[in-house]
Amino acid sequence: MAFRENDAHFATKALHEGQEAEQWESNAVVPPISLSTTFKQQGPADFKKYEYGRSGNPTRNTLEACLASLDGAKHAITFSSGLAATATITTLLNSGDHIVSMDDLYGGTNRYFRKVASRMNIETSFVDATVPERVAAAIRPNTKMVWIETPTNPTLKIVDVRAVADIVKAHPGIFLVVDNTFESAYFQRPLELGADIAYYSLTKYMNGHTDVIMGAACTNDDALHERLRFLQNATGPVPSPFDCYLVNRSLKTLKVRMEEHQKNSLQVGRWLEKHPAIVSVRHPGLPSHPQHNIVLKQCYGHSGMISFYLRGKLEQSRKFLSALKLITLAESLGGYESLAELPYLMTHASIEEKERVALGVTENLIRVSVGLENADDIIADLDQALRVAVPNC
Ligand code: P1T
Repeated sequence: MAFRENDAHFATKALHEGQEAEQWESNAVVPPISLSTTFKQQGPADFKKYEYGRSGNPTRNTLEACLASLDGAKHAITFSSGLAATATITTLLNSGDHIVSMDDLYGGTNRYFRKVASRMNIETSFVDATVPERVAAAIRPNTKMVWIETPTNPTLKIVDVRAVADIVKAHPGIFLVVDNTFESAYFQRPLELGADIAYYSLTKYMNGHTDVIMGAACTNDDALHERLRFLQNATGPVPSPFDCYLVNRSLKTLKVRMEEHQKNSLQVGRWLEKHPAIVSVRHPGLPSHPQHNIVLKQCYGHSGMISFYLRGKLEQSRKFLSALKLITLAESLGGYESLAELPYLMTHASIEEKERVALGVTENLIRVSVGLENADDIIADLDQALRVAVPNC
């Protein structure tokens, strides 16, 4: 079976939506970086489009129009980081409200719900959303938000977004957020599947060059969008115009980058599957993934994210990661360069040990963000590092 046919016009939208030269006095083909923090008014409170840089900026506006079109959304709003978007979305809730979230998700999101939202008297239930009935069972009269991530970070579990959206829709007053960071708008579009908000850490694939920290929320819901705009202006987590320029530029190559990430990660995944030093590989695009059928149903492909269990313990994982030469040992993902990390000690260290292990985030789980280098070179590096870590394989 193959992935669904992607939107044939995606690349055209990424290049042209929101980029009209006529909107600038100079007719600039490349949207300029507008650094001014304030805008001249004709009379008191009488201004054209922009008033003050926190409430709106021309470069940011250009990016947001482009982002919205890629998700098939009416609106997009960008934030100073993915977590700033998480925090602002969470402030849509009031003290006493309740969140249903996934047990397996980015460590920083987990930490925000557990250690920050809880202090605002917003309680979160963490459930295994790969079984949608568990989401239904966790909903309470005061539940206001369901937050899922798919594929999950770092074990690449898949949630059937449409099944969860159907459950959420049966409860008016609850909105569904899907963290789409791992697939980007090119390979998965949560709003098409019934989500209310498609969430991004733009820091990853959407920017793709490991030089910007930014987040976004795309939606078709006018009221949700207006409330997010209000909260952003009232609390301040806005991105810089320069960063908006960089992300807007990066979207122009999103399609070609994602196709290459997919091609390389499939080649690396197939190679890892046969390697004697590997216990098992998680790649949503490979038939060996236990939820591959859902992936084929809801995605247009899969990115460069792979996780695998190394034969061994912490010592072997440390040796393997330290022996890598081409692939960089570092947090983050989705950039042009290959990165590898140990979620157990790095991105997911803030989650309690018992819970980490129960989720499969063990000492021997390695996460790789397969980059755009030649795939044979990536494989050669993995091979030499595996030989160092597990000598008898
Ligand atoms: O780093 P920031 O832009 O604030 O985004 C947070 C975030 C949200 N959602 C997902 C799925 C993420 O992976 C992240 C950030 N993740 C890493 C830094 C990482 O190495 O996993």
